[in-house]
Amino acid sequence: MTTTADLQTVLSRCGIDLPRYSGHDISVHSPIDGAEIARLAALPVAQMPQVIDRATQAFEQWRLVPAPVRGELVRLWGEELRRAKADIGHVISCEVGKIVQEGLGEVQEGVDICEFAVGLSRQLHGKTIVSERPGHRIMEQYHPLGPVAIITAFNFPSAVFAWNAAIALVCGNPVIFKPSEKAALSGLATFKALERAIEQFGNRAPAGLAQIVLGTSDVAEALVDSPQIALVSATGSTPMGRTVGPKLAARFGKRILELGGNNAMVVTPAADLDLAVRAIVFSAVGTAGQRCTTLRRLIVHRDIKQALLDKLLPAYRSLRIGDPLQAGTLVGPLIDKASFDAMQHSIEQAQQQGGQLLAGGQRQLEQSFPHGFYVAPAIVDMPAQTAIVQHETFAPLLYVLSYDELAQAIALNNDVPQGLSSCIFSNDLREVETFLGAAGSDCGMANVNIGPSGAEIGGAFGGEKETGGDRESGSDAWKQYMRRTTNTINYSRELPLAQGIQFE
Ligand code: UN1
Repeated sequence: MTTTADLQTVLSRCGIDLPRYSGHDISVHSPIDGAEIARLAALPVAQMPQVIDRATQAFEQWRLVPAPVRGELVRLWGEELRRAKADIGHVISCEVGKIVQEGLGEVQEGVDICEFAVGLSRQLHGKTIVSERPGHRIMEQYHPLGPVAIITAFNFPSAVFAWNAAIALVCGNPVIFKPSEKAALSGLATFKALERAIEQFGNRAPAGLAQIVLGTSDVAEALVDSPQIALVSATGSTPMGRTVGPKLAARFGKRILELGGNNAMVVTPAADLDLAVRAIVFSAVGTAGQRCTTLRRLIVHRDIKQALLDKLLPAYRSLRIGDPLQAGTLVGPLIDKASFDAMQHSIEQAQQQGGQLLAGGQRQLEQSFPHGFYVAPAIVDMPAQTAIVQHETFAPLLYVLSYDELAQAIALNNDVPQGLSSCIFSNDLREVETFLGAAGSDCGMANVNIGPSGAEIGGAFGGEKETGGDRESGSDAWKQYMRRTTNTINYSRELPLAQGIQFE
């Protein structure tokens, strides 16, 4: 294994001067072999007020830079990400264990959102609204909001920062980035690309426009608690959201919460089964089941269940599990032992609750990687949607449930606390439209004939219920990064009151 040696070279090509960040607080391990790849210093929480003040000062200037000029900075960032794609992808693979294709795909997601944000920088417009009063006009404006904190999880250490920061920056907001301690290097590599863009952009960018804070949860808390932070965009578990949400609500801070998912696929008798199998495999085992959009529940019509499993089980048996840097590997390691233990615990629970293990679940490659946690993706046939099935286990663990009527399938899809992503495989228009309709899937994303994961950046990303209820990335998610003002303008010589009120 030469990953560690390679990694040092790649990190320096990414502009990361490791000694500058070295310390004893954060130990970063590669899940590939469990080796420590860096030891970083955490920012003392006592320094957070200065960090936040710098962002507040940067806001004073950045909000006055015309949005299309702000877009130019993000265009440069996109170019830097494009140039560094292979290197940042490699850092992601080493640090969180993504296969090469998925590491590259994650950086591409950053490039894509930058390009989206550049176009958006000329389209931050509000409506013009007719007034009920003569000689009056109403319009909306969107203004920059203030410093934005971006707190991210280990599993998308680059893209989630990019899709928040690119939009926040064109909207006129400075950003403070707190990456997961498990993925600080991928965060740094992505941030360095932004720093290079800022350098090229020159003195039009105020000092403190983009800052990264490596630290533990106290640093994140300082961001959540500060009234100077206008918006906190936090990605992680539902328990994390339960802590952050009420704190923000108490200070009327804005939030974007992207929390747990428990995503389902409904497969009906009108489905193209071969297509469904391909989608199941990618969305259930891709990223070793560690996407918030991972397929976790397969809801199959009873009549086709066996036929589907007959195709799916051989596909699971032929999965190439191993070193994510090796060409041909499809499933890399879990992030750490805790994650492996949690998966084992869920499988046991599922069995106690009447489930039958149909595939996988066992640790793999223990001889070659005694400190790496590789696992055979598991499928468990469940008699019902029991307590464990309602729970998100962040690992490649797929539950199979059966149904007889579409209404039952939709009820199962919706009967979990989370509401991120969902999909139906069917070529029957009635089934498809019912699933997409008002009484259909209650998730933020509902797809047809594609899996629940791997969303494009152009749409709004996020989900309902315990997923948080917010949206980020494309569509009109940018509006959350701005404050809207409604302006009523009287160009007459009279002062008519709305609602016909006479006041004299
Ligand atoms: C996440 O897992 O936190 O839709 C984000 C997807 C990716 C993003 C996932 N575009 O699977």
